Amino acid sequence: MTLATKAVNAKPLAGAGPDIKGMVDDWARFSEDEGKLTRVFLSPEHKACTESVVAAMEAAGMTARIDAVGNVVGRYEGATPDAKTLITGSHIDTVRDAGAYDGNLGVALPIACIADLNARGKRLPFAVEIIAFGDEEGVRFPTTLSGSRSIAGSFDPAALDVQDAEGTSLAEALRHFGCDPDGIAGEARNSDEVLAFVEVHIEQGPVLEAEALPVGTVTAINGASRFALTLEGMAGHAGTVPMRLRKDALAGAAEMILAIEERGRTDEGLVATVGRIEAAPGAVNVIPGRVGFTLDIRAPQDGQREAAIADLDKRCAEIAERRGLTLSMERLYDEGAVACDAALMDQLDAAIARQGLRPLRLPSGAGHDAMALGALCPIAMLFVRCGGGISHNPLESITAEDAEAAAQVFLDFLEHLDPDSLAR
Ligand code: HGY
Ligand code: MN
Ligand code: MN
Repeated sequence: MTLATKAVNAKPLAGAGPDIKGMVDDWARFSEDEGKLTRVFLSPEHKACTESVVAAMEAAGMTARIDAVGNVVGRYEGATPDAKTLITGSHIDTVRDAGAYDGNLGVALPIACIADLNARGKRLPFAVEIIAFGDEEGVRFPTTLSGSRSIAGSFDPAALDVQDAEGTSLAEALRHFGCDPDGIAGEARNSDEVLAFVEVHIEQGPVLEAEALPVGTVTAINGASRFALTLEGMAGHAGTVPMRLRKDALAGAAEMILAIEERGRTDEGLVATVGRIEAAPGAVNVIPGRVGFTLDIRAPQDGQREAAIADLDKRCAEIAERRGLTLSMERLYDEGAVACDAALMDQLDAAIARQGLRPLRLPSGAGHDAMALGALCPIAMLFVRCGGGISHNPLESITAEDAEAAAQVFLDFLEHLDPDSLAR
């Protein structure tokens, strides 16, 4: 077979897996930590990564810009100037000591799809925007989804005043990054001009691996709430204060954490996590007088999650009362469960089947930018298998073969998507 016929007959994106995986692996070098990946919102590492994303988008034939809230917005025009827009993308910020593919794969993979369309000189009956959101993990500031909420028009300007651990406000950090917080409201998309938001993301769970499938269609995204709990007791001498007279904030926190774990085990699908704890003053011979810890609680049904929160509110108050501690429980974040659009799920399943794969539907226990975009337009997600279902861990992994298979499914989805089938 001559190269020419090979080129004519080659399946789109054949052999693209290593390049897609390689793009994400390359972005992993933008980290605040030597030897591990930590890239928080509006950091120098985030800035460096946005520059690399812009370059990749432009090389793929897109225009690209940094918007008022630090998102990278790449655009590939449709066949006609009045065409609506399909938005895709994911986040490029990470948790601490993260895996490389959470979020980032959902930016690199669509870029490869657009590059293929562009190489063929093909335009779709809609424009495609790929957005690299900067704040999905919510690691730096006690708020999150700033980027996707801005696009959806649900960004709360009060969030501009929240501060990071160094006391830098979100507004100051945006200005330092080169953004204009006053322009955020203007980033909101007009829902009449947006067809849908479809996000490609690693599964971060074990189902696709157990089913021996490279991709799956997401049905819904669990709702999530985050809290900061603060316990005030009485610092004291570890050697002189009898146990019965103590107001030990850390022992109180420990009892609450076990109560949280026990409550999380009671409902099918409910999960409750204490991810961070600080005890003060933090000396080996001082009874901790003050403890702060976080609570992350999620469920497929919002009522289930709120019932668990109400139970824990009561339980923790009872523990604090009995131990002579004062407790404050501040709700930092709330996103209700979001269902994926039925027509979009069918179109993803059809693309999966056309690519010779078995369609499978599965829920998302993890939160995503798609939750915020659900306020703007119909949403859907394509999950990609990750090794051992491991995520939020440097052991997170994907294969180039799965990246290629997922890209071929996503490109097939784009090329067969009929905008009128999504008419709302
Ligand atoms: O917490 C989450 O589910 C997401 O990774 N931010
Ligand atoms: Mn994550
Ligand atoms: Mn993610």
